[in-house]
Amino acid sequence: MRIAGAEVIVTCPGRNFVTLEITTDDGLVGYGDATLNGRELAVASYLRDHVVPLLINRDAHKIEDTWQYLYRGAYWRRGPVTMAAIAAVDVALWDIKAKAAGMPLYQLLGGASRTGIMAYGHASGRDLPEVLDSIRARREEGFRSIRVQSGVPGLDTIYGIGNPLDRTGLPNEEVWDTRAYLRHVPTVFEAVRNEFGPELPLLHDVHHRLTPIQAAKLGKALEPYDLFWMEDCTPAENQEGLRLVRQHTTTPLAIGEVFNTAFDYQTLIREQLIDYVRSAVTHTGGVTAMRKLFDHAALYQVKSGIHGPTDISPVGMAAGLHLDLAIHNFGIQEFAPHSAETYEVFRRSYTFDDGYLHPGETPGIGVTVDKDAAAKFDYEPAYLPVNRLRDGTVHDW
Ligand code: GCO
Ligand code: MG
Repeated sequence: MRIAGAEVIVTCPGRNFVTLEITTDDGLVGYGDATLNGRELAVASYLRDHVVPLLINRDAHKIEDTWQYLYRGAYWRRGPVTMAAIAAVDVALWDIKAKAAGMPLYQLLGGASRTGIMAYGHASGRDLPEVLDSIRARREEGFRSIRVQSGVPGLDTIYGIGNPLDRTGLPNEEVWDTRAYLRHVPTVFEAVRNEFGPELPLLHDVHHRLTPIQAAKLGKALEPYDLFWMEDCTPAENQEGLRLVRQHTTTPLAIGEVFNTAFDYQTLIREQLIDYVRSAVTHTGGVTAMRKLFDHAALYQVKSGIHGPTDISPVGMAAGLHLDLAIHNFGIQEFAPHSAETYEVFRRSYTFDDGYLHPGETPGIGVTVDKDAAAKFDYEPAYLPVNRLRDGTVHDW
């Protein structure tokens, strides 16, 4: 089975998505997600200009060989653009292989290790009453685990509150105050626990804004509220920094949505400095690379927590769900449902029912792209925000 064609589809049904469609000489079609939020066209060009010409006429079954060919063959390794492009090829080829086998992808990954995939939803609000209402709304939708983000008194807009994307030309600029945040967050979790009791699993995303010692302090302050995890508490390019956090707190740690290879986790996993791997299939080289990463993590009792915001397309989401179902060291899956417009372009077989996701039984990954619908939504340039301290210094967003 040879690759006969590969097309890059750029569409904006509510937000931008880049999808690779690979077709084979015997008529099978596979899809891979190549979306890199805020830098989408770089990946589209990498694929169109540098990868598609290499794919034509290759054996579509040779997934590992194609992965290594694109990774080592480029000479320039790693990086979000390269790895998103490789991920798109990899997932499209797994989609094709599973379709050729007549099975949902999870069967090729070893079969189901569980009946459903525990998902967490997003609750947020500018103040406490809004936060509590938002948690109630997620619970009514069926979520059994909830990430809680809250506004901080004195700060206008911060990560997790409202829509961060700006389409007016330049990134929105937000103002950040670490001391105000550190004072406020524990009071929010105290109120949430008082309202909802001890059982509900609660998560929180710090979004890379703290130094290691500040992160240690927050983890310790949140211990009475028994979080499922504290996410991206400090920028983890500095992997050793997590030693300091770990020494001071038993709050479980999740890291890695901005990582793009297993190498980024070497110290974190080997020294058991984290509890959950946050990578997205879309940004970490696809199913092939993620499977290896999770198997490595399993040796150290580190579990999965695949990244699943709305800037991962339903194609990337579905690929993650097949891994979630198959691997033994599954932890939790982030799930932010897409808009109706997005689901008009991406037809999915995955389901969300009573707090659990399932990828469905359709052969392949179970998502197809309606190209006529995609053509109705033109690409719209959009940036993520930039964060500044009160004195104007650029800070992590
Ligand atoms: C999450 C993430 C996202 C990112 C987004 C950036 O945990 O879901 O932090 O909300 O901010 O993916 O594009
Ligand atoms: Mg995050």
